[in-house]
Amino acid sequence: MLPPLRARLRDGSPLTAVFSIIRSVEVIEIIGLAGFDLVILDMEHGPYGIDELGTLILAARARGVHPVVRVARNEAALIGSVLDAGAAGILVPQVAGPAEARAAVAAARFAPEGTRGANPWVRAADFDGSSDWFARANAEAAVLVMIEGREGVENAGAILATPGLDGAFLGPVDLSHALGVPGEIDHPLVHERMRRVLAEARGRSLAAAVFAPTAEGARSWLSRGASVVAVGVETNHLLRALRDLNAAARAAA
Ligand code: 3PY
Ligand code: MG
Repeated sequence: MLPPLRARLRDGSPLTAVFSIIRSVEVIEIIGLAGFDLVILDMEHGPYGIDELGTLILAARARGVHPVVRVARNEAALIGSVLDAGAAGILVPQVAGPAEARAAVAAARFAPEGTRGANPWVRAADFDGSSDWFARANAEAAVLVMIEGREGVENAGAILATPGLDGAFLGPVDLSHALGVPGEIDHPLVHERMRRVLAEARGRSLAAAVFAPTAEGARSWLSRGASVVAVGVETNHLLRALRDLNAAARAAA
């Protein structure tokens, strides 16, 4: 059994994650076996539907890696279904202001903390029907919001003041586009905003997560105060590993 993700996010010790967009039980298992703390099943950019999510979430849990789902949009019904399927937490893209952050938290928590639709016979409740589960689910389901646009950065203080929010996740790729330096994720304009939001999150004892496509980038953000680093997308890691293997095999010939 995995310890609740919310508690791990709150204690501030460094966690590693990887995004997954290959719809495969084996790939999710391998990410767990590789020792990552979180796998982020990406419904924003990956071909996931709610129907296959359950199996992938089970694969993650079986291999000891927290399954977090990046929902495609900030929609209450979608957030509820993802959590019912057993996700340890949700990541909501493109949050620009406090009302959006409040909506995400409300969708993820049962009354009185929120407005999540209640059904205690789902996988997340071990199909048990027990009403004790509602309070436990409220205590355990993590909510992270992505700050990855100009407005989000401007409103970071108000967003992060949202009660029940577990942290901010910085998206440098979208942020670089928003700031007029598309794709330049290490541009000073991008870094300056990221540092500002990281400091804000850490100052409130919230998780401060950053996307970094490489290990070097991840290490550098950890040393600058990030508590979670999402190191790229598994498609690219697979491509690089196979390219290197192929090149090494040919070089030996
Ligand atoms: C971004 O950098 O914009 C992301 O969403 C990372 O996945
Ligand atoms: Mg993004």
